[in-house]
Amino acid sequence: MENEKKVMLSGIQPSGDLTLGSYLGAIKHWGARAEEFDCYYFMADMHSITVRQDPAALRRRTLEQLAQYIACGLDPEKNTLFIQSHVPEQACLGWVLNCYTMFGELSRMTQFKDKSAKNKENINGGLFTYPALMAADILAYQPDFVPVGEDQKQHVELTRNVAQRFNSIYGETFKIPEPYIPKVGARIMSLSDPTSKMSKSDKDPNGSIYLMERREDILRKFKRAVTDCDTERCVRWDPAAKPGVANLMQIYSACTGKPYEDIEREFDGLGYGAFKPAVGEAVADLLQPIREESGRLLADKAYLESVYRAGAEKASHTAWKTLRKVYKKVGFVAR
Ligand code: ATP
Ligand code: LTN
Repeated sequence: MENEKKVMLSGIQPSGDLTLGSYLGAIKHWGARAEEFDCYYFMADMHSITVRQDPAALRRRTLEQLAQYIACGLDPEKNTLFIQSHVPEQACLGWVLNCYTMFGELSRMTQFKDKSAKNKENINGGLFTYPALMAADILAYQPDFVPVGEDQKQHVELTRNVAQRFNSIYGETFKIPEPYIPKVGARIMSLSDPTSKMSKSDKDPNGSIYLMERREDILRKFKRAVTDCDTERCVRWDPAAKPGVANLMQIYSACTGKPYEDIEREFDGLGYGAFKPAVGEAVADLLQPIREESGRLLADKAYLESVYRAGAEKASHTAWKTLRKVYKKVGFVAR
């Protein structure tokens, strides 16, 4: 029976075009077990406005992201795909959980520190309390697993603490979710600076590979990717001494399934000049069908609308069950 299935949930902000990092760290792992899990995936548009967005671009990217989720293999018949702002129960639960999330906890979030350093002119309350809304996004659906990249682990841990705090005051209310972080691909780094994470809002377009990018642009970016200025110039797994090569090895491994030892052997004696284009080809091959299918889906707005409407209806139904329970526990009068 459906409600005996374990639950998976995750989301991504439509704050920029999805990157190879979003795919390898998160989306790739979402569809894999749709038969086994009850899966909810959403476009986190409410989170996006913690950083100033152009309204038309936000609307466009939200729909593009939905098309890309489907093109990455998330079948809307088997996964509930929805837009965060279509499910107001999440924001209502977010307010309640804000009151159970401590200032000190929020102050320790590295995403807040990074984003407030990058947006000094707009350090708003939403950017600071964002993790309480993320906790609500998650806990509303009582998931067992939250598949995310390494950078989101801290937010999922905060979610667990908030859920435990609430449960200890009011009795068992929330299931305590586990982060699900892939072994390879959990932290893809920028191609122009292997010490910083590949990110869709990076100002330098050469650091990121976008899911919708053309083959020739992908190949060009990999040819130019920053490798290390060591003298040996061989393909060897040593993330501390050779972060640029380690990043490319991680990408190649995630795209081809080859372990690091096999990659070292494959490029033994060939150097970076042969390795970088090979990684580019592997990525271009991986992304080509996703790009083509997304383009096809984006032309069918009526279909996308039917998907997000059905998704919101199902998500709202589940989220309301949790919210109703929470309202009762904290002492709100039932309507
Ligand atoms: P932004 O630049 O808007 O902060 P982002 O590119 O950092 O966005 P998110 O929207 O924060 O990406 O992340 C979407 C999902 O993809 C999250 O689960 C995140 O952990 C994962 N992810 C993002 N970037 C990477 C990356 N470089 N490597 C691996 N996983 C990533
Ligand atoms: N914070 C995440 C996006 C996000 C999310 C979520 C991920 C918002 N709500 C709930 C998993 C579960 C990010 O910035 N990548």
